[in-house]
Amino acid sequence: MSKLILILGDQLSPVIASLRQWQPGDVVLLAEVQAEASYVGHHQHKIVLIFSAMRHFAAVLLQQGMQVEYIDYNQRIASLYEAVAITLQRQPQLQSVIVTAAGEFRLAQEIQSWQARLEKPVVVLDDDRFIASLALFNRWAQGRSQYRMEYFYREMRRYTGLLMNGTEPAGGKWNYDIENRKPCPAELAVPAPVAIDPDDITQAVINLVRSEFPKNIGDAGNFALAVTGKDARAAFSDFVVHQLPLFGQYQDAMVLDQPFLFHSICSMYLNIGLLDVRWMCQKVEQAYQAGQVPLNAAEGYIRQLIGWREYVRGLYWLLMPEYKTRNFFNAQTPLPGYYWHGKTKMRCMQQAIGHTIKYAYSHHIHRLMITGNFALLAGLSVDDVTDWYLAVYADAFEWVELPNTLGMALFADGGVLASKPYAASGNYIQRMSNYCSSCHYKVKETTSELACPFNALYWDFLARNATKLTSNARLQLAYQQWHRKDETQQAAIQKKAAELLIHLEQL
Ligand code: DLZ
Ligand code: SF4
Repeated sequence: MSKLILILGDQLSPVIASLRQWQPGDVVLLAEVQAEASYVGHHQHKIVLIFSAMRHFAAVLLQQGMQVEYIDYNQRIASLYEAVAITLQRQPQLQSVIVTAAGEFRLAQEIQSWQARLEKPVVVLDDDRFIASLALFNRWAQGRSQYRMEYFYREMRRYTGLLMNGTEPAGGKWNYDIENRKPCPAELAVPAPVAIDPDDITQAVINLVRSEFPKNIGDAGNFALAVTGKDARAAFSDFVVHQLPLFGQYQDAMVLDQPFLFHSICSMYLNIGLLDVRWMCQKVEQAYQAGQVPLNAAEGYIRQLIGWREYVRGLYWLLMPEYKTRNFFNAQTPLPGYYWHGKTKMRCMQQAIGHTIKYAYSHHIHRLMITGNFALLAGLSVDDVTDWYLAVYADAFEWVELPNTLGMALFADGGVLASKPYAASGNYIQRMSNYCSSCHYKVKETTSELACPFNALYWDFLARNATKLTSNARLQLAYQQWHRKDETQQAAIQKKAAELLIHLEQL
């Protein structure tokens, strides 16, 4: 009995579970649809990436002799359900639908209703592109009162054998982050990441996105990402040689007008299936074993892949849908306009948002300690902020975006992911970047007219949330510093913060 195999836009892996079920007579369906393209206002590059990668992927399947139905955006199909229903109507010999589990709760829920609506069996397969199955993650999580990534990560190192000497971690330590917090000298030469010239398929998608999504953030015209597995693997291999050796020590650093530094810019390829996580880990481990990459860099990178990434996915599925409703600080303030246009006098925000608008990318410290930290300190609406991150980054799918934003950056889950809020004043940004010297604001000042907004907002955040946070052991030092200020100083800081919060839009 022939089947319809539906491949979603972030399932572009030749080894995806649903494709492994392919048999002659089956039809593979890929569909560009309105619902997926507009459930948030995706960055133009994100849409180009996904549509173009889907078109290239479909071409490969066709070459391999599979029967492929490709619905392009101009056919104006409302949803994936409609795409499936139409295809089944046109091809009544197809007896069932098979799909790999969707990465987002919203779509996974919807797919559960399809079988009844279509009156044909709909089989959903586990997404085994992740190393940790959800069953394995749930076993690890069961009975724990706290889910700390570090312990999950150690299990994953043992499970995969990556960077292990028998039962011991390579070099004797599990984690070398202590070596990975150096600021980067501004004059250091930074190799550019691989940029790909759009081919005819990508150019057609760029034109489509420009005309169909003209108001979405970003400009499809400067798209230069890989859209095939082959180009994505070449980009990653280039990273391993040129950037990875210094990735470790400078992974938290920020330099003016250097959006990429030593980061891989491959998360978007991995998250849509163009790269395979096991292959990436092996490349990194091989480079370490060949003496081309120091251990702190190899370990730091592998931890992101088999530790953090798999951990946030496990937590997402463990805690959804309730997780999305969390708002520990009751943060409600609407997002200021500069999150969309980048026009702000705060140099750090202008840089982080500017990179985001231009490339649908910024690295983890921009996301966590600049735009995320600002949102945390200013009490920006959790819904607005999480929608923003989901929309503006080419690598953002809710399973990875929501825990990182709601949990890690905003502490809106009250400490499920992070053991303390990642709140920081301008001092941290000055230490890790060269932004402050060219900023309109003065990083050393807190209450003056030109004082860095992060400073008063930081202290005010601690003061206004004291009842929720004073018992947190990791914030004791910060609260001691706050209490050491006399009442006049505290009042001046809180007055300044109140003014900043009223005039957020003008900063
Ligand atoms: C993000 C995205 C976009 C913009 N468009 C499509 C699309 O037209 N067709 C499709 O199959 N997938 C698309 N995607 C990716 C899906 O939104 C993604 O599969 C779900 O969010 C589940 O992770
Ligand atoms: Fe950012 Fe403050 Fe530094 Fe300006 S002074 S770049 S606002 S941290």
